[in-house]
Amino acid sequence: MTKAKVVFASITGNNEDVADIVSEALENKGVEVDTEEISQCDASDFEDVDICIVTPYTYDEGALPDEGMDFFEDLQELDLTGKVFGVAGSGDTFYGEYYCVAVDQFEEAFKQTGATKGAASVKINLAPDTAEDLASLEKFVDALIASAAK
Ligand code: FMN
Repeated sequence: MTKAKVVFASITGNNEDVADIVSEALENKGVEVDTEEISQCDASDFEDVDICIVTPYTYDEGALPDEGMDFFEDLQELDLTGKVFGVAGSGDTFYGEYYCVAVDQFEEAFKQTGATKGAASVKINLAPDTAEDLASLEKFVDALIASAAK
C-alpha cells in the first residue's frame, strides 16, 4: 500500500485545513496517511513513506514557520531519492511578493533531497474553502499518486 505523510504548520487553522483536505483525498484513493504538526515530528519520518507533503504558512514578509525551522534544516540533509514530494500552503495575497514564500522554500528544500516533485505546488489564499481551492488540491493529490505509481 502506498504510504504518505502530511506535515502541517498552522497558527490559525488554514494550513491544518489544507492538510486535512489533502489527507482525506489521499485516504479516499487508498493511500495510508499519517498527518502531523511540524513541531511534533522529525523530517526523517519522510524516510518511511512514499509520498512526502508539507503544508506551511508564511509569516512576517516571507518568513518560514518558527516552530518548523529545525524540520526545515533537517529536511535538506535527507536523502529522499525515489520518493515523491508535494508542497501546498495557505498564505495571504495581501503580502504581494511575499505571498506563500514558505511554499517555494519548502519546494527548494525538497529538491535538495533528491525526491521527485510529484505535483505543482499549490498556493491557497487564506482558508481553503472555494471550489477552485478544492479542485486544485484534488488535482495535487491525483498528480502525487500518479507520480508515486511510476
Ligand atoms: N502570508 C503570506 O503569504 N506571506 C507573508 O509574508 C505573510 N505574513 C504574515 C504576517 C503576519 C503578522 C500575519 C498575521 C499573517 C501573515 N501572512 C502572510 C498570512 C498567513 O500566512 C495566512 O493568514 C495563512 O492562511 C495563515 O495560516 P494558518 O491559518 O495555517 O496559520
